[in-house]
Amino acid sequence: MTGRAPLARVWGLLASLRSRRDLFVLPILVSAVALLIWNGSGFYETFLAAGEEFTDDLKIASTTLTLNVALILFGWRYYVDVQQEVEKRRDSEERAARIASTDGMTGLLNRKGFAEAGERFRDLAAKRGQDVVIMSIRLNRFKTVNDRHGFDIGDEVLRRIAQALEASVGDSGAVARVAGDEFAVITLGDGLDKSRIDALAEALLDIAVRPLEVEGRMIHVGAFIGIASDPLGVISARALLRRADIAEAEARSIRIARPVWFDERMERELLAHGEVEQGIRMGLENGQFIPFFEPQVDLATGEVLGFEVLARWEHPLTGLIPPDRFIPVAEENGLIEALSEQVMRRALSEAAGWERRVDLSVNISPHQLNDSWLAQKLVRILTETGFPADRLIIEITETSLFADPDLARSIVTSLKNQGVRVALDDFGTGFSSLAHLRALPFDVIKIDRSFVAGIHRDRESEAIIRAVTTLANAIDVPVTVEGVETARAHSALLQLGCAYGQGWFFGKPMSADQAAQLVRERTDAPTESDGDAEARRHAG
Ligand code: G
Ligand code: G
Ligand code: MN
Repeated sequence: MTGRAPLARVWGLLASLRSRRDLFVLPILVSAVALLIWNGSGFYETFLAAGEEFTDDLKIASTTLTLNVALILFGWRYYVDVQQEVEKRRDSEERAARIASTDGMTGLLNRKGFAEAGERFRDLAAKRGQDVVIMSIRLNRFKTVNDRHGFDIGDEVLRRIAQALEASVGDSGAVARVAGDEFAVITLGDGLDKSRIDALAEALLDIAVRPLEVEGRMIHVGAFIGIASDPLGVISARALLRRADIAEAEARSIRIARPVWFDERMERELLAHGEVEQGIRMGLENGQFIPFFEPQVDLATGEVLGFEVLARWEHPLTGLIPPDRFIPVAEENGLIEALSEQVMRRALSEAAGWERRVDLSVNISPHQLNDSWLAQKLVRILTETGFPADRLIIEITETSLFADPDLARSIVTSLKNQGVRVALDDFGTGFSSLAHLRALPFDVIKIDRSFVAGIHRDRESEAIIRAVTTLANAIDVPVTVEGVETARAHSALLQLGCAYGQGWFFGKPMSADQAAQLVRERTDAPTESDGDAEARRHAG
């Protein structure tokens, strides 16, 4: 490498000289003119000396002079040609650079052009003692414009918005289209005084919110804006745009119709999210997801009829982690299937060995109900663990039914054909509608714990529990109430005609060993409260 370096350098120098022919022509031309002066005076002297005669000296001098003039003409011509060539090349290079850094459709900068502008603005900011500010603007519902009105109108909408953004930002900044329906603005801010930037962002938001008339149709899109600034002048335009994107995503996720400034918390949350996802993958490999069991009882007798299976993450460093920390992440990343399967498999094989056969209720998330193989997978787990199908209850929420009701129905039907029962979970929250009760042949309706929590506080909770229970009893579907925490709630629910219940009053979620122990105790030595139930069972 060291041997080649000087040679390569010389070669490079020669190549660069070749491409700069224009640099040589001028000195040669100047020398030729100097030569002409010299030759001219030589000729003049020879001419005087020659008198009338055409001497050999005069012949030589005149030939030299002619050649000299020819050389100058030739050199000049060459100089003009080279000059033109250079200009043409510079033009086409400039055009190529412009094309490479602009977005063909809107004429705004593209991502590359935006990065270049970023560097320029950073220098400018340093010079003026200001800070670089980047805004990320993403149109809302732009896809539906394309779907509904066609791409031509969609393109026109983008062009109009682009023009308006550019006009609004003016010379004090640069606007780019960085993706299909995403724009970015770079400008300079005044440090802690954010009022000017806020006003600009509001104006830009206004542009996107205003209805547009394109080819006689009124089109309404809207947008979300995230802003990030770099007071220390240390963040690259690319990194700053990413921060603005994060802020924009936050605005979009909570649907804020105002510009949102990036802050470190958003970054931390994003990081934590990523870490949880990584952790779940590792945890799945190492079998760290285990079932806990929450007793479900007959409200009248207190008999433990079964358990709801609730996932826990047995983390080697932090100990037991509750599901609200990882179930939502697992659902987002498609890890929920594997996770639920791991938990369910363990729960069923544990419970298959318990002294008394009890029901197990497992939660099925909306994602799982989009899997057309779900029924087959569950049946396989039943077979492999030896847990009887008629002891399994799957809990599904109403939201599961929205995405693909037909698929959900076919999964549920084939499971029911195997003897598996189906519960409607969290009833009363979300979009509760009586239509859902008819949509599928549910075996149990679970009333959400928020109603039980309010049973003594507000009349509505009690009224809702009463109404749902009456209705369920009328169609012959038992009701399970969740979140029974006190004896008082227990007796109120009994009065209202609820059949089953679960909650801290009857037992908190417990490990497999504790659940097995509870089943054994209740089987061997019935306590006073469930003595009646035991007596009835033994009699029956
Ligand atoms: O234990 P709590 O334990 O915090 O449970 C919170 C929620 O997490 C429950 O409402 C339930 O829907 C969900 N959940 C718990 N375990 C599982 C599981 O194994 N699979 C699925 N899909 N959801 C679960
Ligand atoms: O699947 P579902 O959303 O119904 O999950 C039940 C959740 O309720 C679990 O997170 C469980 O830990 C929690 N839970 C169970 N019993 C009680 C209770 O008595 N009080 C309260 N506050 N939460 C409970
Ligand atoms: Mn549940």
